[in-house]
Amino acid sequence: MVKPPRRARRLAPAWVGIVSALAGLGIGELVAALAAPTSSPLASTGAALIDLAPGWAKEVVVGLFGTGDKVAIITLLVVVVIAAAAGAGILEARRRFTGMAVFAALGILASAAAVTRAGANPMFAFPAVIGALIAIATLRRLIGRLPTEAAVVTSAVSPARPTGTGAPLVAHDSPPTPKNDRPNLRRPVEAAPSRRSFLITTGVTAIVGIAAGVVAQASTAAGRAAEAARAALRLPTSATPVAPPTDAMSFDIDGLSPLITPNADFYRIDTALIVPAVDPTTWTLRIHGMVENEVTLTFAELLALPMQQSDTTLMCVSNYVGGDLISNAVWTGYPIRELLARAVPTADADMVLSTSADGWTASTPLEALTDERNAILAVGMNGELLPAEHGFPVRMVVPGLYGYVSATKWVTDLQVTRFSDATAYWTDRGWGEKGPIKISSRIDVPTRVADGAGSVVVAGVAWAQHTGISKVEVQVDDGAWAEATLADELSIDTWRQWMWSWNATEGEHTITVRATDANGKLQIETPADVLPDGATGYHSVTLTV
Ligand SMILES: Nc1nc2c(c(=O)[nH]1)N[C@H]1C(S)=C(S)[C@@H](COP(=O)(O)O)O[C@H]1N2
Ligand SMILES: [Mo]
Repeated sequence: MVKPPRRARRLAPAWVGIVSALAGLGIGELVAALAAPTSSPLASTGAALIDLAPGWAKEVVVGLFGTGDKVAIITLLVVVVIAAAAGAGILEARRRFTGMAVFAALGILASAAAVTRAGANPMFAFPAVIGALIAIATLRRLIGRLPTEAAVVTSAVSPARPTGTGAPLVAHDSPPTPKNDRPNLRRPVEAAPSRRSFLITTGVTAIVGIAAGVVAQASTAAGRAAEAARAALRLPTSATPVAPPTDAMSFDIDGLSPLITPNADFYRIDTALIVPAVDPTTWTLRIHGMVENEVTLTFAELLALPMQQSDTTLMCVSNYVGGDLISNAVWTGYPIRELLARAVPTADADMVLSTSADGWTASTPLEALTDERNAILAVGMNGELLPAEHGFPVRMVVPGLYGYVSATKWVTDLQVTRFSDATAYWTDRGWGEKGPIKISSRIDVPTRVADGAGSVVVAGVAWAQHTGISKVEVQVDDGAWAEATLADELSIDTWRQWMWSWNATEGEHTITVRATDANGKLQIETPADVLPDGATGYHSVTLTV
């Protein structure tokens, strides 16, 4: 028998731990996918982490990964589990039950996360429990099958008897080792499995685990049912369509954000690791709390109401100066104002707490939902039914407020209440109670280099939702502010494109932009962080001509 390289022998127990974890994880995920996708051990642990994380951590993750934050969190979790599993393998090879205890602890954590998710029941612990049991059983079995050399070498100084005609594994002058120093070597050395059979067994186990995970990912049953239900529905034609954008509302400039963001490019921010699969045929919206009449609405009843359209630019409070957590769509829906009028809020109510199918909440000032603005219960986005990740079947869209206090996706419940009586998901985590969007502007082009001196087009977008933009100015280095040309306004609730022709000179320059709203109020110059209620400061771009 050939002596495996020292590193490989050391790594064998760690590899066994990893393989066991893959088997447990994959099968746990598969059980969840077939039973209830929201009971996924990985996703519910990730979701619990998101909920437990302090506010600044959200900011860091969104800042680093933007809309890829979910992939980042799941990847991080898998890396942590794999690292813990490697440790479990090493522990188990040294001392029975220690590695098993690590897997048991992981299973308990994941079960706890699954059963405490919104809409969960105690059965949601099942996938994590099954996964942990499989990981434990696999670990126990494979540790017992470590190839001889590996098992021997894990106990640092143990010499092994030469097997067959092979060379001695250690120098003859090594001190003799008592037999009981090899706790995991259950069979006589001569009968121990070969490296080859060890590699095959562990390799097959790893592949089974990964395959189960892939199948789980592809077959989230409820997700597909909701997708089918969505495909069978059509967006009702709007009773009062808004005028389509005219040519004068957009500049034809490469790199400038389009006036209307295609659904596929629309920014996405939420705490849902798994997109909630809401069946429109059983969806209801309940309006209750401080109201005279409780109102319940089905999806069919909602679609039968005269739909309206709303051109509204949605924005995330986590958008830093110059960031891209902002997009614009034409939404179709029914005014929330009308539904609240049916419910009749009592005089002392001042807030509506909206809740989503997955238990997320937002607190919106009652006034923003009852005044003249186009706050709607949206079912359509850019002429399509809402995409699943943007809230299918129904979400809220409220002009002028950041998403975290207004734009509840997968909404199922509106409780009329008071700010002094109830709080919402992000306000509980240190974000501002009120979230009016701040006047802002952004430079889209040029980005870093402008080729050649002479005329360079500078362009971007500016927004002050529900007030409108009246002026955008551009400054080069410390020069005077120059007024940019504004494209026509689509609505006061949407962003507005601007452009400015710059007679560029060679060298490094900084271009800065600022906007003024329709009330004549200038954008705030002093930089402020996104926490607690939105960033301020002028966006600037430094480039070389
Ligand atoms: N159910 C639910 N709705 C939600 C959120 C969420 O986490 N869960 N996030 C809100 C936030 S912070 C923002 S900025 C907007 C983003 O909407 P979008 O993903 O459609 O762009 O949705 C809001 N609605
Ligand atoms: Mo947000």
